[in-house]
Amino acid sequence: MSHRTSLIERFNRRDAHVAVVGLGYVGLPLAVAFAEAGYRVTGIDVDARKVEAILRGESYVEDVPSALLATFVAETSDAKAPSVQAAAQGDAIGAASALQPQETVVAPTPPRRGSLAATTDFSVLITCDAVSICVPTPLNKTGDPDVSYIASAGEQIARYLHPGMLIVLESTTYPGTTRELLLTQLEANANGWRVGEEFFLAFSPERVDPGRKDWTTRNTPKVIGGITPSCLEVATACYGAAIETLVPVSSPEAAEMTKLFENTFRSVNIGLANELLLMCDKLGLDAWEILNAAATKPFGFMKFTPGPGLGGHCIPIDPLYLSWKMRTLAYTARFIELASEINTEMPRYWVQKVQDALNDAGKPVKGSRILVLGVAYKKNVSDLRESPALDIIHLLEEKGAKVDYHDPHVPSFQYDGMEMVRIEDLETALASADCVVIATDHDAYDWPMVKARAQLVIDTRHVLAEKA
Ligand code: SAJ
Repeated sequence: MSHRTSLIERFNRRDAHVAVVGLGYVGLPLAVAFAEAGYRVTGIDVDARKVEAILRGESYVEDVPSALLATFVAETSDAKAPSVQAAAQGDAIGAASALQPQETVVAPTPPRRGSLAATTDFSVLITCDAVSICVPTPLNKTGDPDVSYIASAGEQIARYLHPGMLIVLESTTYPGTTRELLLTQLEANANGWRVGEEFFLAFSPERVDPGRKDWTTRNTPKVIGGITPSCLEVATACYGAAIETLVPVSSPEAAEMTKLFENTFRSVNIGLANELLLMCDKLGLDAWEILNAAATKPFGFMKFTPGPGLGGHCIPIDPLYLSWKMRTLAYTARFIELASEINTEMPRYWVQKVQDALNDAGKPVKGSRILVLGVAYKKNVSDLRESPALDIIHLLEEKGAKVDYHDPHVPSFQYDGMEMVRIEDLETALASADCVVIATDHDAYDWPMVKARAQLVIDTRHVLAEKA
């Protein structure tokens, strides 16, 4: 029986052992989805605190309730020497003997009960039929892609590669990463095993929107592209047990590009909405009036709104992975670069609005008390990553303003060299501020109260016009 066939049968019978590397807002929900599908799952993370929390049945990811996690958590027994395990795990350990002589492979026993275990020990991969990689893909200090987390995971997976193993990369990255980086790492340790024959490799982009209840890991359609047709077939069998709708594409590059295009689409359209604001400013028009009127078009239009800038862990970053790749091919992705330029400029635009409004009230920015409402990167989340509200605070402080903030989801923060604690008496702070800047339009706010108490408001989200 070929490895392809035996793997597909194991997935179909749900008696596969699946690993997930990277237990963050993507990996933990995926691990639980695989456990819900009936697989034995082992989550792997370099952060022992995450592993310990999972083993206690405590979730640290908003989309995974602890009660649900606890129903799947298994005790993992102590690791046992390979010889004890070999009989129990068939050729997987036997294949491990193909590892370099200096390797001392300790094969931990897979979970004795339950369907979800967690460990920091990658050697569990020896007994795994599949492994999904859900590690961060940030930008480095020079603004270029940082695929070091993928490389580290790939290095560990290559070390424990064995026949009958599926590897799926989920982290958002530039087209070519799966083939050029990951496959190269695996083939360097493949002992003659071939992709598509003994092991299988695919890319399937994550589409997790933290906090979303309507679209979940299970019901959000999932794109998958395999290095070979048999890779796609094996990956589809694995994921098909946990994900309702799979969208096969012709290659990992097609899947990588699909994900980047999805988020570039948002960045460019948000940039266009922000440029609409800049143009309406020059024309003396209300951008939101124009947008709301345009949105009455029942076809051929999709509403995006201006704001304080572009925050989050996806939209500001993913398009830059694509523009970086295109530069290596001597092509300038002009829409991406222009959108990034306009979106990045928005905090300065709004700080200038604060300065003009205070000036009209005869007050310099310097020494003025300014209250920023909302520091999270978008409403109803507590995530601060790339939040433009923090840029606005920084720019105002640079001009000598005394800035406080309030955010119902962020009691305090230390981020990017900034450390602040929110004010607690919101009504008093609103009344005493020389200017209030609405940066994040959380639903938790009593917007009529904000409008009644604040003496001067710069509303980057146009929320008062619509909710007060
Ligand atoms: N923003 C605007 N105007 C808009 C929309 C967003 O200024 O019209 C701002 C937001 O305030 C935020 C940033 O852009 O600062 C990004 O907002 P987002 O709505 O795109 O939210 P994200 O970053 O959480 O994007 C995620 C993405 N999900 C994945 O990558 C799997 C994105 O693809 C989703 O479309 C998006 O969630 C969503 O729809 O909620």
